[in-house]
Amino acid sequence: MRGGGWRSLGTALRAGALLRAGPVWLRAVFLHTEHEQRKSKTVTQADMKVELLPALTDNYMYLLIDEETKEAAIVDPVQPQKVLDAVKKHGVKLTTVLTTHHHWDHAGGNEKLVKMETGLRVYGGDSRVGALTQKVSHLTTLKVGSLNVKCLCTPCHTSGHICYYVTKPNSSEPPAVFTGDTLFVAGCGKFFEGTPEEMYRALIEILGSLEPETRVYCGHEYTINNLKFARHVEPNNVTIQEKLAWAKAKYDSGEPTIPSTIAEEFTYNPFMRVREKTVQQHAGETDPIRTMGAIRKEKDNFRVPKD
Ligand SMILES: N[C@@H](CCC(=O)N[C@@H](CS)C(=O)NCC(=O)O)C(=O)O
Ligand SMILES: *[C@@H]1O[C@H](CO)[C@@H](O)[C@H](O)[C@H]1NC(C)=O
Ligand SMILES: *[C@@H]1O[C@H](CO)[C@@H](O)[C@H](O)[C@H]1NC(C)=O
Ligand SMILES: [Zn+2]
Ligand SMILES: [Zn+2]
Repeated sequence: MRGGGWRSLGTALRAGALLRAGPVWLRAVFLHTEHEQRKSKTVTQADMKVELLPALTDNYMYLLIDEETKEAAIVDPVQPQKVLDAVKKHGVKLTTVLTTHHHWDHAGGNEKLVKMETGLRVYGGDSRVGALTQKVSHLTTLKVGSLNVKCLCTPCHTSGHICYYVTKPNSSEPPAVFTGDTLFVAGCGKFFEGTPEEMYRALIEILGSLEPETRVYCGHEYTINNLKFARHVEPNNVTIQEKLAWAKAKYDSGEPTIPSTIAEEFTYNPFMRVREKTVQQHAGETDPIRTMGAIRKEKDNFRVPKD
């Protein structure tokens, strides 16, 4: 879009680029405008459809549709009206709420949504999740129409965090995983209620052993900032530089950088790469779990460079 000829859209996008470059207060003033530039996107496969619904400043809600039955689930419906608009647009039956964790920017819309739409099943792994009807644990399974959903406990960002792994039985299509604030594209969540060991288990052992082609749908659009940190950790890695250039281009045209895949994450996400010598050397460690702790601490205090 940078050199593109779509006049009016170009003007809006340049305003967006200015805001992104400008000071934080200016961004805050125009936050509302900025929101409207975030585009939704539908990832369509034969058996399941995922609609990305941008919410708040940089969150995502996801509408998951089973094409066979037209039954749908919503992941982290923080803005219920937007959810119901999307449900109507797709002509599907919403039956299920999948909550990744209790933080307000993910679970904060649950109470309102169940008032607007009765009969919903609300899943989550933490009693602090609003309007919870079914508390799940590790490897709990449930169905959304003909789709299988497997709950994966990934405590660390919060102690009750759940990722949802979705497959279609006997399908050759790649699965999907909704990772909330555990795994982001090129990053991971802050360790508010957990340890480096727990994040290692979550990222490497649990999510890392899913099918490599699994589509990763995460809770926030943090990709550019995450890749700038990844570049700081591995300054010589071309894969990271290329993904960053790609993500900037996406952002400039208002498009999501989501989904990635599990296989891709292993190539640029420093928190998935804690077993690599390059990442361990940067951290001054030789053990993957200690490396995990060190780079998370470093990112907590990382000043994101302008470019
Ligand atoms: N650093 C975040 C600030 C917001 C924040 O702390 N987000 C939480 C999730 S709601 C988080 O875990 N962020 C991961 C990180 O900053 O690396 C950003 O890039 O805007
Ligand atoms: C999947 O395929 C197997 C073997 O072909 C069959 O036994 C099973 O019933 C199928 N499952 C579904 C849900 O279609
Ligand atoms: C960069 O990462 C890739 C994995 O995507 C790896 O194969 C390569 O060796 C790395 N390059 C450097 C210079 O570390
Ligand atoms: Zn959170
Ligand atoms: Zn969050």
